[in-house]
Amino acid sequence: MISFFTVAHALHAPEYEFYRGQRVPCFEKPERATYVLEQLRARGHSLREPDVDSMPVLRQIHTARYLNFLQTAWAQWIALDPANASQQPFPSVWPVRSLRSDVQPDNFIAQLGLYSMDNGTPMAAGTWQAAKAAADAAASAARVIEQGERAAFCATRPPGHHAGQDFMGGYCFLNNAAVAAQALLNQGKKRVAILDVDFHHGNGTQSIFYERADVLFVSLHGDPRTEFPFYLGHADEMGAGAGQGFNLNLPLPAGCSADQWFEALEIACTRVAQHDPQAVVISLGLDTYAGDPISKFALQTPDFTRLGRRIAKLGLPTVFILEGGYAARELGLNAVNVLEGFEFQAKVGA
Ligand code: Q9C
Ligand code: ZN
Repeated sequence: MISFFTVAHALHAPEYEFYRGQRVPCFEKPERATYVLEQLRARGHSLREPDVDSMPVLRQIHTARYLNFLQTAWAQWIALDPANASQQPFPSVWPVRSLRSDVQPDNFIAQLGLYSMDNGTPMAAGTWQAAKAAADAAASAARVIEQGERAAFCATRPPGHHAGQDFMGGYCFLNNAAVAAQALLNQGKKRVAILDVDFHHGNGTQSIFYERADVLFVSLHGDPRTEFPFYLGHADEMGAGAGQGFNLNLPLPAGCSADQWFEALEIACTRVAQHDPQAVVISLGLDTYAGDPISKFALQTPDFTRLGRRIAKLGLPTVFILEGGYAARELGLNAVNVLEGFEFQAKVGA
């Protein structure tokens, strides 16, 4: 399978985030992609640079004012004070219930709050360039599927599944999985499914497609009653309007076993197959790994091979998009295990 990679990811390299009031080094760091690249190379996978401009698809997924905000954010931050070049912006005020989000404020920090779901998504000078390059990879992956490839992998960061139509959050800025799904539809495919296996619920992806029947969203994740993103991802969210019945959440208790996780995966895959999609996008978070520093599931490295095999049994054109996974050293091994499990099963047949 073709893997997409670009060094542009390294342009997004904020130093710190906040954890219990303390500054801690960012979990979502450039080394993550480096370790994945290293494993792809070591195990003989073919690599390609993204070569499709995702901007037309980004305009279908995100609002114009949010895209404009992201593109201008760093310049606005520096305009407040040139000394900000060595600092990271964080939101401190949000338009929650009863406050207006239709009027964009002139003040940059107020804009940052308007377009953020949390204060846990630091920006750096090259955040837009890196996020755009990751979205380009998602669009490129969709194109090679159109050209007849069975599968493609985006070894990209920052991740995307927490980003909604008009907000960033959870280390995400542009929703790469949504870009891949929409790009596949733009080719003329009638139905696509997104299977999100990241530890955290993909609230952004769910919200983008919540009222649509063409994109089924299925997610297994830590129960939002106790886990980020807290305010979405419950089992009773089943879609709305035309999208009624096209959203399936399978929340699992923090600390649940790998067996329990694979039972939920079986339910998820059964629902995906029932949708009869012409392609599937996998939001491939690897923070389900037992060694993940911020997550609470128990998958071991060989379990990722099993995951790849199960996905291949869907028998569908497949785009894999890297999402979370913060045990950086093991991330490459776990990611490439998924791909090789997939390739093995695809070869021996369903
Ligand atoms: N200091 C993804 O996996 N913040 N995002 C946790 C820990 C939220 C994770 C705070 C984690 C978001 C793509
Ligand atoms: Zn995650």
